[in-house]
Amino acid sequence: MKRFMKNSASNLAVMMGLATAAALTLSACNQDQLITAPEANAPVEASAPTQAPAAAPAKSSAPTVQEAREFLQDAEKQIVELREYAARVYWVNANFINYDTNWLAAKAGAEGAKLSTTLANKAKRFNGLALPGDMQRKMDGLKRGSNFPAPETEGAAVKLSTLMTKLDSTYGTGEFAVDVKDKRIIKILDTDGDGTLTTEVPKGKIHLGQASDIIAKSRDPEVLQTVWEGWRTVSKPMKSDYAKMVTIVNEGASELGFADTGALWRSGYDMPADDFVKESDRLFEQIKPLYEHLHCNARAALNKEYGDSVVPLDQPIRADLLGNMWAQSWGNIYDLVEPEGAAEGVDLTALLLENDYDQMKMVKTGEAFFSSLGFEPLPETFWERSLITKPQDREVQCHASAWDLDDRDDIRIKMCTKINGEDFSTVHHELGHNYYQRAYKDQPVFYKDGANDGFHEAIGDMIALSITPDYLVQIGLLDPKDVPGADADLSLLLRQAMDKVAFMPFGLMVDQWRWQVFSGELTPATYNEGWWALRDKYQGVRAPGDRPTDAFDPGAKYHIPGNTPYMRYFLAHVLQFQFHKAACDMAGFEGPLHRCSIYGNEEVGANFKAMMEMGASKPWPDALEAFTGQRDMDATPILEYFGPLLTYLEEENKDRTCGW
Ligand code: X8Z
Ligand code: ZN
Repeated sequence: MKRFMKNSASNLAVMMGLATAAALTLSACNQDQLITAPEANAPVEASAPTQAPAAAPAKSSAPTVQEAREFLQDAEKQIVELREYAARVYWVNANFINYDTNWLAAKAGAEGAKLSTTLANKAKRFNGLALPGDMQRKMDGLKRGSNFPAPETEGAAVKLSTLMTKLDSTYGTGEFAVDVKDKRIIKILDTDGDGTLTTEVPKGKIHLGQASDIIAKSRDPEVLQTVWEGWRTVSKPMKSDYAKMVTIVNEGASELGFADTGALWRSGYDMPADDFVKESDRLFEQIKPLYEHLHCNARAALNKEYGDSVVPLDQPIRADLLGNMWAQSWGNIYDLVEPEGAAEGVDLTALLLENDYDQMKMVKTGEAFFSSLGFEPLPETFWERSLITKPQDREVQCHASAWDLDDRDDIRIKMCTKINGEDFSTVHHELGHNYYQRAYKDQPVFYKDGANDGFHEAIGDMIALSITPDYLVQIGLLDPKDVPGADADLSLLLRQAMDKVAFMPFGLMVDQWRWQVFSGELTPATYNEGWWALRDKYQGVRAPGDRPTDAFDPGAKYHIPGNTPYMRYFLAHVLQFQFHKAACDMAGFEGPLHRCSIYGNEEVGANFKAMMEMGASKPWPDALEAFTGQRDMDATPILEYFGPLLTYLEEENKDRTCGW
């Protein structure tokens, strides 16, 4: 089901991604939802284990099943109406961030928050009434309210929504000053090739897209540190608003019957909240040895590049050296870890550039992949209304997102796409959200969502795993004579692992941090050190220098000010490999898993679509089973996929001291 959500990029966006629920949401990758997804078959007590829901308001007579049915019908009507309106407001806000659109988004968000709270509280009246399974699922979803629930107190919804909108737009419009005369910066940002930055950096300030390019391409530790720290000046002012927001949503969560907002989030997975914690830990334990070897190997390579003073071999790695602003995926420093003498893999960025791909062609190519599986082409309106290149004349929320504006056919993406391999994957990721939204469009609004939020994030990623050398030949991007042989498997796997395996501890720690914030284990005074303690523990990375006492580094990552739960991406990294393996088995593929592409396989496409059409109508194990035959999430397929890489890494690391 859904809730009123804010989009990761905008506010109440209607993106997708609401995990279990999402009725009022709107964009994929978003944050707050309007109505929440059902607890599946778990009883209310299971979804709110730490606190019993408040007693139902006194009513003259006990409620009947018929009343419950009418209540759900009416709720659905109200949600449907508000969703489309809110989605359009959020879309405009994310595409034109300014005073007025922030005002509108805050207003729409408040309406969503109010509706979600009102419905959740009204639903309590039916506590204890035996309902048919489907009605119970919808009712449980409503009772979960929203991921960022407003309390009933007068004015609270407006206050909350205003804070959330402000945090989101602060991120979206963030920029910081750099030394525009620094040749090392000019070298990377001078896209006009005229040796100056005057057109690109008019006020001497750069935005996240430019800063990310520097982090990806520079190999100068001083430049990296300056830019890394510069981006984190944008998030400092968010701290007090963030703390205020936490207080409000915790009050809202408490009214819904949860110990805190973290407990509310953990309750969205068709299992008791405490079991979900164990489940995510279990999945991480499965891949931890692989991650630790990857870390050890990357640190050794960075040590070779930068020396002992910058990369000591017994310390966590400096987060600014890993090629990504958040050190969440490391593919951009692949050149530093490339195995000596190994046959080369494929440089997708180079292929796109050599073949004159522009942003439009990247998206069309993504669409063609889905079409090859039997999905209908994207509607004309997708092409008319999507945003796929960064506009120069206004502020937009550049963090990529996918939207469903009318819960029918008005699907779109919004991306400041760059022509490189990373964004080619992201295009598939976003389209996955759109195809999922369209697949479940005939479900009732309560179920217009992913089976769980990890599913929503995994669909497009699973497709992108099929971007193999053979597939690139099929679409004319790679010359058949350049297809790397089996001796290049190691390179292909290492490049992939630098993105996918490196991501997993980051995917896990972001919400570990929020859980600690919501529970009060971390306070505003310890927000930042708590963040770095988790970065150290899970990722083995550290800040390049001491952090200022007023730093709020979590706010420099979109999903924190964008108020989008993050555990979904961790789950998606598990699920996409599980889907990929099931798909390749279905296709009868016999080679190594990383060489399998399901491009053109309509049988696999039909089965995948059948799972997608279920939306959130059933507990996620049912959806998983429908496609893979399994009812548990399982990281074994990741280990199979990267099996030969682990053998290589064990050998490479055998004389090294790993760990931090
Ligand atoms: O936010 C996203 C998507 C939109 S749902 C672009 N991702 C996470 C991130 O960028 O941090 C995809 C991978 C992880
Ligand atoms: Zn996404």
